[in-house]
Amino acid sequence: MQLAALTSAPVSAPALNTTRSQELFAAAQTLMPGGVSSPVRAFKSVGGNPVVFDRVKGAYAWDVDGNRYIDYIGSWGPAICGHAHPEVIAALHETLDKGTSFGAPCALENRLAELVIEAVPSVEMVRFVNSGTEACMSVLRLMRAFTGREKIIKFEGCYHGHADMFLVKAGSGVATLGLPDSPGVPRTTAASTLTAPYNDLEAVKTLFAENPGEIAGVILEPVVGNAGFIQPVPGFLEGIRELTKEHDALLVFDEVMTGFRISYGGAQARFGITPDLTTMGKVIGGGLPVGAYGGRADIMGMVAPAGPMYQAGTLSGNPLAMTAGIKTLELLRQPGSYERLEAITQRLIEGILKAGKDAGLPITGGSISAMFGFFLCEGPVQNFEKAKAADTARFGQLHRAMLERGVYLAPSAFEAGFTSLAHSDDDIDATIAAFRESIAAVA
Ligand code: KE4
Repeated sequence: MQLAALTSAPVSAPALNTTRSQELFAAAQTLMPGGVSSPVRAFKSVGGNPVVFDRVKGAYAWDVDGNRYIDYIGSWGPAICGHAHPEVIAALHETLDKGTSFGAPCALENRLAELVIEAVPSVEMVRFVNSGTEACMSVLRLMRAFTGREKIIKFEGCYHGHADMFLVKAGSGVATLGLPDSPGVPRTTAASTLTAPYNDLEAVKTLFAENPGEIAGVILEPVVGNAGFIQPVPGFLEGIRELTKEHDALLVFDEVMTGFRISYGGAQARFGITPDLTTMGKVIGGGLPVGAYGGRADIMGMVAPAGPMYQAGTLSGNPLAMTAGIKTLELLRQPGSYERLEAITQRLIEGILKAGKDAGLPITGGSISAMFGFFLCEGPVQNFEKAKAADTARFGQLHRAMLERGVYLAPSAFEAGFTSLAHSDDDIDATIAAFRESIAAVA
């Protein structure tokens, strides 16, 4: 059912035909744990079964039953130029004719490294890996190798991938499934991961005071997207930068989600903070598996084979992923890209918040560039505790109502939303209209 036909539809949208999706998902559950390759995709916290995608293009996704959705996940960030951008696809075809993986140096790695280093001044050298998780676990090893210290500080609700040492009060799917931590993580590992509430500088000062000379560094999402969308309060990022310097600890910005999304230079450019190390992923792979970590040359010089800290990967820097990343960044750095992303996302969240307030719904939220989110509670939400107090049950109902109206939101209250250069003004208007209808439908 085309969304356009729905925007003036009565409050109760016609039931979505998901016959084929349900058949495929039922089979998937006999083959793969939970029927998915990543937990959040299973719709556990929003109820109902997920729809199975058949294809994506621009701002849209189609499921195997032919339903079209305006997609605000964009493969969890990579599709910032729109899904299957013709220039990305053409570049991939060209590279594909030369092979899929070399396992040897290739010029495309140089090119993507140049683009990343040129865009993010704090990154003087970069290493490519295959996921954000790999980037974060590698950067943690590097922090420990460089400082000779073992403990790290992370923030409640922040998610840095699924490596053991980060699954302590983590966000994203861990929070979605209500798994405060994960079985299988050794107590000794978790003991080296100290946590503090996001936006709470005093708590971080206390941790440094209680662990003198033992903290290798602080890793954080400079804008949180894995506890829902939570922005840093004024002075928070600056305060963390000062504290890490004061204690000879490193500051790591996990920009896997914010990199090239909050601005072309990432959140660090937007907020004017220079971290020592940065992790990236998603956008720099343009939809293919890539992660990266980078930063000060004196620190990166420790990474093998230049230095003693070991990290490796069969498919790291593979030509296809490099190609998709290069073309994506070349598209993004064209004039006007971020102004467009900022404008449509601001209009979207303002429309969503107004629709909620007009209906008397407790709602709060915001956006920065092409990232947005809202919570069903009175604001502001400045940390994970507050995020958890929001009405997640009603969020689940709204999620399903929006799906029935052809809008695909993240299937968890503990995720952020993503727009792209492909989202049109009509898409934004249709989404706001669908949200207004959905509120009435679940009232
Ligand atoms: P991946 O290993 O999923 O590529 O990246 C891990 C990661 C690290 N750091 C941040 C800030 C991240 O947001 C992520 C991954 N984000 C989630 C979405 N919240 C990926 C979606 C999923 O887990 O399926």
